[in-house]
Amino acid sequence: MPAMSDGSNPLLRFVHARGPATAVFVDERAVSFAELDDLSAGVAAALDRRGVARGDRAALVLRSSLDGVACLLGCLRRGVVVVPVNPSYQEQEFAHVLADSGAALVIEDEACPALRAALDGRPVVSSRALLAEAPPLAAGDGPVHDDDLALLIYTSGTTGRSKGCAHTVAGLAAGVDALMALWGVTARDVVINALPLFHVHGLCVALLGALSRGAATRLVPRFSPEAVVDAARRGATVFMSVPTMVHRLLGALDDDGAAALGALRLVTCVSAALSAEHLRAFEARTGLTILERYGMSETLITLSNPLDGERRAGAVGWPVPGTLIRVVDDELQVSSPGTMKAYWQRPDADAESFVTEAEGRRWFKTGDVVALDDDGCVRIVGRASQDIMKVGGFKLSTREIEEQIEAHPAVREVAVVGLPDEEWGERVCAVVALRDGATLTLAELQAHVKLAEVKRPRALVLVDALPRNALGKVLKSALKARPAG
Ligand code: MLC
Ligand code: AMP
Repeated sequence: MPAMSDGSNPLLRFVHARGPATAVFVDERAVSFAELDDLSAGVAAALDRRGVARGDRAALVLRSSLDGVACLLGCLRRGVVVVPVNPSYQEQEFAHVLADSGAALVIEDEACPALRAALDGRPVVSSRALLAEAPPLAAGDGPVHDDDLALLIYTSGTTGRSKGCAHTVAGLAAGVDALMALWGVTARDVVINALPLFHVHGLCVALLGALSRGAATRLVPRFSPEAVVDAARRGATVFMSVPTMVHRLLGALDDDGAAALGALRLVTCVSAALSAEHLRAFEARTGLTILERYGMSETLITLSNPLDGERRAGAVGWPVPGTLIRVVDDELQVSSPGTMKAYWQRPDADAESFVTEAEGRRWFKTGDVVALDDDGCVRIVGRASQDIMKVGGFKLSTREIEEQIEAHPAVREVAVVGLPDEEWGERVCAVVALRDGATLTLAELQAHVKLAEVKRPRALVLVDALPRNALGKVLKSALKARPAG
């Protein structure tokens, strides 16, 4: 594969070129592109010094912060593959991602006991320390090649353990660029980023998308309606949300807050269905119609309602330029430059998820059931599998939670199902059949599940036995319809 024309990552073009213009607002600070360029060059040099080289994986266990952004860009400059990791993980979740990715270095922003317990001898450094190592004249970029991996982002699947989605430099750049062009993002924009930096939405769209167009990002390290309104008042132009945020904003906005949000040029929403009711309520409150889009860790950004023209309630719009879609047996399939190269070291999962046509076009099977309006506008009907849930925009594998609950001595069998939840989209519910004479409370179950907080059961339903079909498969749809068994 040839190197990019100047051997550097195309997403960083503006980071190098915009000089004194503001790249990142965080708290009361305005950090220029030149400053960010220097900070990330320092990180790149520090990586070199530690022997972390192009193609190596660096796990970034970072909250939303300037240091985090600098570390991320430092990796991208040197072709070090970014593996973003949720800092709220517990030991088992960290251990899986670190071992599976083969991370050569772990970068953390604060010492986390669960992470330390999972290191298994891997070197770890704080983002602070890495930045402090920066020499006055730091290393340059690259060489970075089109087909090099840039990002290995883990996502939950139906089988329990999360899988790494391996994205190339060119794929990531193409995916991000197509959407930013569609939404007319320019250097005049300031994007409010209240999202975690360990998912596609906050990392690839809100952060890299903005920086790649020379726009500024206002980091809101912890979402709250007040913080978003404050960010809007300080001159932001775009806010990227998930439905839980919209729900909370609707519950909290006073007239001034609604006016501040109404002055934005664009509010987007993704990651789970935004109800038509919330879209209309937000419109009535702020005068803005939220633009809903659809994407996946595997495909990056796939479908979007239009910037100009009707933003259809309950629908996710049309393919972004360069993306092809088709519907096979009601399932959405995607072929796009932004689709990952492969699941990391999982040819079995690739074989299940990709269909390659005779002429070489690859289609990714999303697992999402869709319906098309007469004019091709896509509506997401749901997931084909009951083994995947979305809580607050986070994708969860019910198998991962079930495996932990099965290990509890009181449990004979368990099924985890997602129950509808107005705020979170879905709520984790454990349906359990107990062993003879055993007892179990929700609090005991929650204490037993050693996973990120968002995966802990919020409801426990005790049943005599799980409903199963003739083949022995648990009928989750029956449980969801009547979870009290
Ligand atoms: C979880 N919690 C619940 C609950 N589910 N509480 C009550 N009822 C439920 N049903 C609690 C947990 O116990 C935990 O508590 C906390 O909520 C979870 O942590 P959190 O998610 O950080 O909560 P919060 O700080 O309130 O933030 C809400 C949020 C956040 C909406 C801001 O969830 C968020 O940032 N979501 C975005 C996820 C995202 O980026 N998705 C995009 C995926 S990429 P405690 O004690 O810890 O507070 C994608 C593809 C694409 O979709 O194209 O972009
Ligand atoms: P993730 O892997 O976390 O990026 O989650 C991707 C999944 O989120 C998709 O396969 C969909 O099931 C869901 N999703 C993303 N955007 C939307 C949306 N706008 N409406 C409904 N579901 C969505």
